[in-house]
Amino acid sequence: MTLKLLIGTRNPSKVAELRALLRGLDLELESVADLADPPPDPPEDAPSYAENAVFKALAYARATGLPTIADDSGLEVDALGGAPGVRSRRYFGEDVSSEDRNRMLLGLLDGVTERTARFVAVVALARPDGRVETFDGEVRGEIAESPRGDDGFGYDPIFIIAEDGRTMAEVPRDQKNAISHRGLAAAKLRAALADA
Ligand code: ITT
Repeated sequence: MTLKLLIGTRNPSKVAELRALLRGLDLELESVADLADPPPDPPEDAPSYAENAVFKALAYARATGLPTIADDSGLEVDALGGAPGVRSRRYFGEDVSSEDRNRMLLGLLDGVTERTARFVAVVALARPDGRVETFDGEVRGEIAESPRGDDGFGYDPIFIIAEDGRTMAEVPRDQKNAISHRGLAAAKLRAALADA
């Protein structure tokens, strides 16, 4: 039977990626933006991706009565002690564009040669009755000297994929999905949904 599933995110790029990553399963996917009366945005101030993802997924599932997936993700730069990390969207200020965030991050790494980093994602699947599962993924890379590529979103133009050399914004979306933190987490989610 087709399962109706809410994608509990306000980020349209995440919605597009998650839709592609769940393609082929017997799901009817709806996103928060599709809801006639969307619930308020859940807070995201927990210290871990998993806690934030669980909180978001549960809040949307309880408010809508729909099983919900939510993603919490971030970029961890070793030379910055793992920052911006779980605060990736707000680290450089609330209403800062991706371009400006990337510029500011490159500024912090000016002259730094140790540029290793990783993208991390936790996807939570919550049921309205309170059951929750989490699925995680990460991809290693390094921070570029300057932005490259037009695909993807967020920090993609400054993240060089390890053993590839291209940035996440230089690879086509299906290739990003095959290797990305979100793609790896979604592969585990797919397996769980297929078993459900
Ligand atoms: P929701 O909470 O509504 O899902 P958000 O954009 O606020 O949307 P997060 O709190 O998880 O999501 O913030 C994650 C940030 O980390 C995101 O806004 C990007 O800046 C960055 N990020 C996460 N995944 C990324 C990816 O695949 N490519 C580039 N940047 C990414």
